[in-house]
Amino acid sequence: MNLTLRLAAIALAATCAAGAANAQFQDRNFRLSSGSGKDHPTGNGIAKMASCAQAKSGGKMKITPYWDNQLGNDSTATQSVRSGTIDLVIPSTAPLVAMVPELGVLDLPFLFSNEAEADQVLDGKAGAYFSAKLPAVGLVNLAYWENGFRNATNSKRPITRIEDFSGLKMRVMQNPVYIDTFKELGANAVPMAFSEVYSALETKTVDGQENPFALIDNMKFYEVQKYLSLTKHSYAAMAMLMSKKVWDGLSPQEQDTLKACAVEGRDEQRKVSRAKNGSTLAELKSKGMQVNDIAPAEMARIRDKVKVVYEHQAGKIGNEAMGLVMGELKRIRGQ
Ligand code: TF8
Repeated sequence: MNLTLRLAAIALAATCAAGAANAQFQDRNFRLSSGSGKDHPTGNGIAKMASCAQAKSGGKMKITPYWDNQLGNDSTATQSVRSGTIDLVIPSTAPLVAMVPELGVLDLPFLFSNEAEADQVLDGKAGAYFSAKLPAVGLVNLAYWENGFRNATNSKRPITRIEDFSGLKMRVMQNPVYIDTFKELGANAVPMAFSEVYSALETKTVDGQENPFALIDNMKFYEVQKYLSLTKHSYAAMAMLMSKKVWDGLSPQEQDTLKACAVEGRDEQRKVSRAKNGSTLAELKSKGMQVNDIAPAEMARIRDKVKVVYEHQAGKIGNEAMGLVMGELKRIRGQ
C-alpha cells in the first residue's frame, strides 16, 4: 500500500477512534448539591473534579455545583439524589446513618487520631464495605471527601473541662452517635439540619454547635459564636454521592471518568482543607472568636467520659462494621 493510502488509513482510524471515544460520552450537565459555600475547600475539590471530567470527556461532561444548601440540606438533597431529581450531593456521612446504620462507626468520638488514619480507613476495605451498602438505597459513592476534625463553639463560655458542657444547648447532626456523645458530656444535644444552624445560633435557640474550622469560617459562625474550644472530638467524612438511577444510565467510560475525577477532586479538597487549617484558625481569632485549648488532663477526662458511647452504639452499628474499622485501625497503628 503506497504512503498516501497508508497515511489516509491512519487518519481514518484515528478519526474513528476519536469518534468512538466521543460516542462513549454524551452531553451531560450534572447538578451537584453542596451544603458549604464555594470558598470552602469543597469548592476547590469540585472545581478540580469538574475540570477533570470536562478534559476526559472532550468537553461533554459538565458538573454544575449549587452551594449553601440551595438544593436542600444534607438529608433532603440526598433524598433528591436518591429519586434522581439531583445528580450528585456531597453530604457528611453522619446523616446517612438513617439509611445505612453501619456508617455510625465513623462518628464515634475520638475514633481517628489524625487525617492519615481517616484516609487509610475510608479509602481502604472499610470504606469499600460502607460504599457497597449504598446502591441498595439508590446511591453510588464515588469517593470519600473531607469535612474534617470537629471542634465545639458556643456563645456562653469557654469549654475548658467537661463540666463546662453542662446545660449547654448544643446543635448536633441528626445522628444517634453525636446525640449520645453530647448527652454524655452533659450538654442538651439538639439534632438539627445544617441549613438551620446559623439562625438557631443567632436567635439563641441553641447555644453552640460543632464543626471543623473551615465550616465555622465559611458559614460565618464567628458572627454568632464567641467561643471556639479545641475539642477535636471527632473526624467527619463527606461522601461524593451520585444517584444510582443516573449512574445506571451512563456508559462504562462515563462511569470510570466520574470515579477517577471524584478521586482527583477528593485529593485536591483534602490537600486544601489541611493546608488551610492553621490560617483558618488564625482567621477565626482575627474575626473575634476567643479560642482555647483544653489541658491534657481535662481532655483525658472528656475522652474517658464518652468511651461508653462505643458500647451504647455498637448494637445499632453492628459487630461487622465495628470489627472491621477497629481491626483496620489496629493494623494501621501496628498494634
Ligand atoms: C453538619 C455538617 C454539614 C456538612 C455539609 C457542609 O454540621 O458538617 O455542614 O455535611 O453540609 O451538618
